[in-house]
Amino acid sequence: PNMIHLKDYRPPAFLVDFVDLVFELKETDTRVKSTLTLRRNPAAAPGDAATRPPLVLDGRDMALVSVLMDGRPLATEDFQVDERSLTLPDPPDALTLEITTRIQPQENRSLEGLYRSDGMFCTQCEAEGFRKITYFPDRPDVMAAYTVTLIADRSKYPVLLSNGNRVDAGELSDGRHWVKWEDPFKKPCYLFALVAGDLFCLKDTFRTKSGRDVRLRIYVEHENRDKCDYAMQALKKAMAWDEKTFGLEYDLDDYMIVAVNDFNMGAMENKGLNIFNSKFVLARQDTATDTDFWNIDRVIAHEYFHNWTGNRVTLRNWFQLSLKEGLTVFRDQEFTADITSRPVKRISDVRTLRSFQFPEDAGPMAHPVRPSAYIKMDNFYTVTVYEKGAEVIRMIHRILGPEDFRKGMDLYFERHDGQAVTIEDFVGAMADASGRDLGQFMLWYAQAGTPVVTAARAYDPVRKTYTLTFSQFCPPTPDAAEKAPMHIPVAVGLIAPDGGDFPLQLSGEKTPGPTTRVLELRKADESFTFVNVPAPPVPSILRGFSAPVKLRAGCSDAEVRFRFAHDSDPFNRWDAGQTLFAKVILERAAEIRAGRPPVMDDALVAAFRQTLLDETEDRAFIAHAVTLPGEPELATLMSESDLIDPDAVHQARRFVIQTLAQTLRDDFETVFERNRDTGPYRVDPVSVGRRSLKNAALAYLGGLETPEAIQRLFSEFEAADNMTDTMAALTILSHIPCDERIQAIDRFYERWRHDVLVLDKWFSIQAAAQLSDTPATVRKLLDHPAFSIRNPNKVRALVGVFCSLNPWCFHSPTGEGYALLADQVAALDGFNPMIAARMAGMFNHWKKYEPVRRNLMKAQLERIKALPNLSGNVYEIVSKALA
Ligand code: BAL
Ligand code: ZN
Repeated sequence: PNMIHLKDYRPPAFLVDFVDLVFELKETDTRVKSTLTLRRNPAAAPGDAATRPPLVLDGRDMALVSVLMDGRPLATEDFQVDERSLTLPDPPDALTLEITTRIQPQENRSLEGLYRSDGMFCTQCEAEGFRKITYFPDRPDVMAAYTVTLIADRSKYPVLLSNGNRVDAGELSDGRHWVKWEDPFKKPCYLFALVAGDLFCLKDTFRTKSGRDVRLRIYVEHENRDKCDYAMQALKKAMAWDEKTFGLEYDLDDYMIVAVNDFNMGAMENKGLNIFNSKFVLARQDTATDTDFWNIDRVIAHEYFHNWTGNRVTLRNWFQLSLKEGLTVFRDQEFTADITSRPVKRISDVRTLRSFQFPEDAGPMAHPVRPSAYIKMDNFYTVTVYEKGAEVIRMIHRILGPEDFRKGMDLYFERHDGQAVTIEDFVGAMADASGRDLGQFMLWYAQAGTPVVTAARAYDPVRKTYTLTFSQFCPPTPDAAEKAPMHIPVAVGLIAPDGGDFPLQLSGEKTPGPTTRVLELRKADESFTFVNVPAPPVPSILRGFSAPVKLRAGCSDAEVRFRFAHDSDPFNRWDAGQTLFAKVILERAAEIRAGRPPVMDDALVAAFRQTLLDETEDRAFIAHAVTLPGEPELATLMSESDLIDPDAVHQARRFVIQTLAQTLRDDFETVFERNRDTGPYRVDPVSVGRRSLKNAALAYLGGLETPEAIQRLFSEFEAADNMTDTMAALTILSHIPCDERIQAIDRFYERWRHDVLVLDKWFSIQAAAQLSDTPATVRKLLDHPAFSIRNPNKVRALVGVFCSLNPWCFHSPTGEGYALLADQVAALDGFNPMIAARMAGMFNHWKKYEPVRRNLMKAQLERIKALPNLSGNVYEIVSKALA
């Protein structure tokens, strides 16, 4: 397969000004008539008469019926068609093309282009799905105005939707009807969408800051009509927030969201017509957990925010993906922080980054936030482009401060509204608006790998000065061995012996400033000296996780415990706890591997207890603070100094949990009782916090695995009036081999067998169960009638959860987990290469494991690579993994 390089980017030879599409949708086949108004791009290399570039339209998996140029059929010698394109070798400088094609949405299992999901037609065009609908220059820098007419049977498809405004509609004599849509905003074809189906519609309105009423519509299957109220509220919150925070107002008269069950991604920001994975729309207190509700807020907001960051200003090419995704994730993170709890949101985002992005940056798929080459763009919708991309924006926000950041956003829209631009354009607007030099900062977009920052300190008791000396190093990644020093904002505080913060005064400053300061590192090594520091402080470095780096601060255990008790920065306070826990667990793992019985650290138990019982803190924060790092994160930490041994990690973590549970049993009981919420279920930060702390305590108590503990879990499961508590009890029970476990799993199934989304949870619970027979259970569940390999949510719930969230079972030394994954990759690759490649990526870290597992994984990767007709998607992943 071909590699595409950023350095080879050329502007399009032709531009499209108008697109008129007519779809005749039928179950047997669909006819698409596309009328394009094209002209040569004045910005492209003109060439002379002999070298003038041809007009090449992308297209695949379709049958060409006819092509007319300026109203006349094209002679066969005037165009060429192959499996990938339609080419006019020598077209005039301006022309109209009328292209009629036939496609088979009912056969389309890739869920890319136009396809069917549960009786409705829907689309997914990002990144390159539009070329499966009609011949078109399928690239984001070709922006056009669209009109779209949909024709379909009225009784089966009463709802016909596309982008923009509904401008006309009518009936045909044969029982069909039609609706015409017009989108006045020029857009790239990846933002095109259509939906046809028999759907319930929830209606509402939003009055914008300039006084326009926008019609809001959420379309779902009729059976889900009582599960979309929360999503509607989320949309209204997001619209109001973007006006208040960034002054950004919605631009069309209609905003539509459609929920579909078969969807490769989370959701898609098509102009005016978002299509969503139903998982991020449908929720009721008995079907969705607190996390599900907040994910709905997050994803609804994310797609809404794309209307400005992505749609009004779009991408010049796919290498710039983080221009819209990193920025939009940053925006949705800020939104969630404002409507929930800012510190807790930060903690959970960093947990994700460390568990998934840091490993990606240290593995075979490591790539810069702006990748420089790809085989399949689909493989680059990654945690690096999204989550590290958001961290990069957050660093700009921190360096500039909120006011200049806002000025930079305003300037970006002022300069680039309606354009397809690059990351340089965004950073350029930020630099120009603030007067800051962000030249070196651009390295964050170009260099892969997680920088390691080391801090050394020196206190001078005579001069009362305190010097922090930083050095930075970015490890080699497959794309580059040598890295240049980066521009890294490091937020620092100095904690006094009484636990308060010292005011900070840098050498050369006349007066002390605030208690947290951002130091900007630019060199491989540099020092900062604080003056008037009356006593030796404990440093609190990288407050708020001010940069996506690994910090080596060389603090003693006592200092880290002190920060766990006193750090005024909640992120760093939490992080201190995680550092302590990880160290203790990995030490126990070493003891287990050496054949010695593990011994608990008393100082840790005391520090843990103090935090557990801290009544002054937000409960959601405490719940995070008493949650140990997960096995995937511990494995990553172990891999920094050793080969990963999943058995030792698992046993050590269990040992620490059980010891804490036994030692602090009464305290967990107290916390559990204190946080039982007897009022009606609500999804506000206080209620969610109570539930999360109560359920964290329940998890420790359940970990005791005594008959009473099991009984309690079962009765909590039975008594729960909301899915959060149901899932909490069932998850804890799922790890304990007992009859109650089986009964609870069966009851859950009986109750929810008709709800496909809730059944995803039923599959996940069993896939994540830390029991030795889980690999066999997962294998059996693949044949369960409620499982479907064609539904990505099911694949992610069963296979994805098993492989990524249950490392002890997935990495069973029998190799059965690996065989299971490779079998699924092979099966998926035949019809949905995008999801197949996602699953294949679960082998990416095979080289970091001890030899038995490493060899077993390598054998499965080689087996996949040798499959006949392997897709470019999976080839790209496995060939990099094996390299
Ligand atoms: N653009 C693909 C889905 C999302 O990031 O919103
Ligand atoms: Zn996005």
